[in-house]
Amino acid sequence: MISEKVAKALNEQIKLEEHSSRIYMSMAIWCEVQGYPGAAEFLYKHSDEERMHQLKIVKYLNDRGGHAKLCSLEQPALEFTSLKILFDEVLKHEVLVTNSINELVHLCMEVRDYTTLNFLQWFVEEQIEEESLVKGVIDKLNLAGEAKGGLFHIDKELASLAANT
Ligand code: OFO
Repeated sequence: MISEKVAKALNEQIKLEEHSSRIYMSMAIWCEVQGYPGAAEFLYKHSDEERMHQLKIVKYLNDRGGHAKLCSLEQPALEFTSLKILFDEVLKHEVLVTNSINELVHLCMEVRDYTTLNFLQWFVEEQIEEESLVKGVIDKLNLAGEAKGGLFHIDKELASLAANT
């Protein structure tokens, strides 16, 4: 049986993963409307992944005798100044998620919940991958600057990343 304290923290994480999913969905919509179909596909996929992260925690919490609870969420941003600024926001958000996972790990160590600690390892690894993927995209966007041709190629690359990851 999971402790109240850990269950509460997992419910907070469920909320954050759902919020992440909506943030990336909103970004995907903006990209699609602005004529970046590759970036849109990449972000739609990312949004789906966050939904899966949410579900993974929901299932775990319920399996351990807890009760996963959904709550209301704030509206995500709808407009972005540029593709580069948008991906800076993605990285900023992923760092926030990493910090939140680390806090959860810390709590599990404190209360000696080694089962949840073990469950969280998958998220720790996932965050390393996600941060490095987004940093790679930002590096390319930095190189491209505002050049239309460069942005066109990056968009194509994002389409193939979405198809192959
Ligand atoms: Fe992109 O993060 Fe979920 O966990």
